[in-house]
Amino acid sequence: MTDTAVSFSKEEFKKKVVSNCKSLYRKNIDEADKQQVFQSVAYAVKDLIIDKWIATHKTYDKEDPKVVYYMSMEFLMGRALGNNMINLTKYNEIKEALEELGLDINVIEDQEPDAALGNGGLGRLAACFLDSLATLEYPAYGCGIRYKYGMFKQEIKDGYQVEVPDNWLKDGNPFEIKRSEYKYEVKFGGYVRSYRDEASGRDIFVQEDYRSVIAVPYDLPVIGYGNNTVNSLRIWDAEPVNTFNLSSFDKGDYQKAIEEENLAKNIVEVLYPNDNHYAGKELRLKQQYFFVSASVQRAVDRYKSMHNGDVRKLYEKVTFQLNDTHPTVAVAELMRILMDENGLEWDEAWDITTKTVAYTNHTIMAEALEKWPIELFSRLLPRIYQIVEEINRRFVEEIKAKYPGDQEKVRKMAVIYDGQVKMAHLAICAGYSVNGVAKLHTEILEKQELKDFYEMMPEKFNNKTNGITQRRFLLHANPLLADWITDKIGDGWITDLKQLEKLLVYVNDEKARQEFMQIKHKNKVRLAKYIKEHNGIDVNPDSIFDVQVKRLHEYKRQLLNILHIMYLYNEIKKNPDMDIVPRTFIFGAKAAAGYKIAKQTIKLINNVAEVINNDESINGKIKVVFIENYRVSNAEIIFAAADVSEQISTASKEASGTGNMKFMLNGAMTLGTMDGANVEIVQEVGADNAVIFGLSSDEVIRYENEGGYDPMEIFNNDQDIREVLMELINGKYSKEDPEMFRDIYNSLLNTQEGRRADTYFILKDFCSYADAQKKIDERYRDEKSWAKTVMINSFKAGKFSSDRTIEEYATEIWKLTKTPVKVQ
Ligand code: GLG
Repeated sequence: MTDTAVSFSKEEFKKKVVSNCKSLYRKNIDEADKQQVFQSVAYAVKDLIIDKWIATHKTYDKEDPKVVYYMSMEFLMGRALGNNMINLTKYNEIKEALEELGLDINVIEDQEPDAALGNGGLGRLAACFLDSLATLEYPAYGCGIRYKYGMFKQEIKDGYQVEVPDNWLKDGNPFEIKRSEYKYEVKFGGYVRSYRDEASGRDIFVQEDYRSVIAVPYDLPVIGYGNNTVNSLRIWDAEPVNTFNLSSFDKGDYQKAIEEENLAKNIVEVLYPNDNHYAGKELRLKQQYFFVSASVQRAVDRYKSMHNGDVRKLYEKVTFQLNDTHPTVAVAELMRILMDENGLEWDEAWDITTKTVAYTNHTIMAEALEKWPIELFSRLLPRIYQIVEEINRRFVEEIKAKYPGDQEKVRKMAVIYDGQVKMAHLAICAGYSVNGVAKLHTEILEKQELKDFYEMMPEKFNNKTNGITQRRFLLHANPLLADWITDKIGDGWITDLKQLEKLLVYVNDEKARQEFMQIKHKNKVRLAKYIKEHNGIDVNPDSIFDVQVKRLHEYKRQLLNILHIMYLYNEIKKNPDMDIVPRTFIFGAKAAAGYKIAKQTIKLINNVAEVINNDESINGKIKVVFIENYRVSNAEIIFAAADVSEQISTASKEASGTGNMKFMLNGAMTLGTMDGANVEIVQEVGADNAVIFGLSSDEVIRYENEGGYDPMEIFNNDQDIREVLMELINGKYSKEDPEMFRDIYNSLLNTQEGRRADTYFILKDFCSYADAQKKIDERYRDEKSWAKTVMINSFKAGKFSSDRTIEEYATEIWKLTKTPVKVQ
């Protein structure tokens, strides 16, 4: 790590804040409102970044290291101010400076809207990766879209989710810089005219009668912790080609001008709020091509400007990582640029492309697979489609050569089949690397989902188990624990999380255990206060905080959790003296706006909460809280306060999960299935330090392939389960309308539209989940052993730092070189 030489003067910083406030708002700092104070402080922090930012790019231009372009439709960055202060290693200094001005850093941080340019795990992973890349001094760009509206704000009204637009840019983003000098045109539609150029003997392809937009980048700084590296997250805005000017158009152009104006406006308007689900909307494909085309054009131009205009060794200095299949048009766009704009022949262009592009798979959920109807694809991207067709033609030839006469292979692997362009197949066929995001997930890819591809090209496949950044999810989110750790072992863990293992000696130290649990308690009090302020519910910090926060999805099985709560409530009612440790069940989840059954599940959780929380006869033994508008900023408070981490997806369905790692790091015990990265978490902490239940992924896959599971049998034979299910339709939790939860009931018991009843094995796993919950209760009673367990969870989280993940990507896939930066 390069030492950070930035000098910091408290007095100067204070002056900056005061003068920023004057020049931005014509106000003294004590007259400014909270948002104005935030802006004034943020600009002062930006000043501390800027020289490093300049120096980083000077260094990259001079030393010309290989660069990774991390292409992603989503970057779920959360708030920047606190994180930037932390990575500048000036958090405490700035906090004190602000105190001297009579300002409270917590209040100021709270004014910043989350940059919610992502849905969930996939987008947050991208954000963690950027943090690690900068901290490890690797040259990198994030490439994405500057959505005007990010993930919607969730309000709960009468128990229902209501989506409110998230106008995150309304007060301006102090950290961004518009880079108009790097704008690019992106073309849509029209047709391709081709002709033979007699002079060169080459076929020339020209897109005509198209509509286009101008992509204009905004850069956001990504600061390495304790070093001088400041990489950029480059997000693209769209502007019309001609600024709208009525008088200068004749009739035809007038129409076109309006269309282009609308195209520009629509393209970056909003993030699609689907997690793990493909909606197949034309605008979505426009968004994909828009940011990919601009990013690839810029990357190629930058490379050429540094290599005498010669693109032929592009792969030596440039690599594109595709975050899921969303940016996969990059394959064809790079081919187009190499051939049509740089005059390369197919074979040469293909050789370069297949050494430049790599692909990460994030899910095996069938409904998430992107398949574009060729009609739509070819109409919107006519030249790109031609190129994809040729890629497909050659690939199918390869398949046939390898497996003569095996039409099945072609059907299963072709890029274009059944009238659809299959983006995953394109990414695998062109990528030099294909990776899964946890050991189990990669195994399932190799043995099941992508079996044929793995057989044909095993060398491309590899695993990169996900990780999270400890800078945000411990150092920023849990200052009490962070200080305690630093006190004991120094601050090396901030950039080397494995060092937490040095703390393992303390699990047998009574005083240390008490301190650790006191910190947990304080964090529970902090969350209780947040819940009181935001939900108006009193929760007991001495109860077990049992938390499930993540996107609402059937496979994540929030339904299993709430059904079990309904069951537990019945048990307590039947046996009022039942001896259980008081428990607070905490949920937080957004449902995609169009995902009916997910929204019904939110309503169910809230209705169950309403009944249970208002039943005085149970003496507060259990409470249920649904935290509104779950997002990165409140997640930080929630993880720090959790005792139990609910990771209960149907085995095989959660590719990795990353929330599981954030809970563990902050000292929670995992209650989970053997799914995704849970498997590796258990491996790290040992089977005794997690509570595992449910079907294995092999069992789930076997049932899926061979049948043999009938939820009705369980319904008929298990009285407790039947009682709970009947409560879904007898109005116990929906007096206003007993039919309210009928769809949920049906989904568990009836085959519908070709979907198996209880697709996600909720009833099958119910008993084993209820037993696991009992175990949690028992184990929590033994204070000493519980403390040991959660401490081990925290101290064994080292493997799950995104620093480890990025180090693996950088050395095994991208072949990057660390490039430290000096500030003059
Ligand atoms: C996916 C998966 C998660 C995974 C994340 C990051 O569903 O299991 O942790 O990507 O790889 N769509 C997602 O959030």
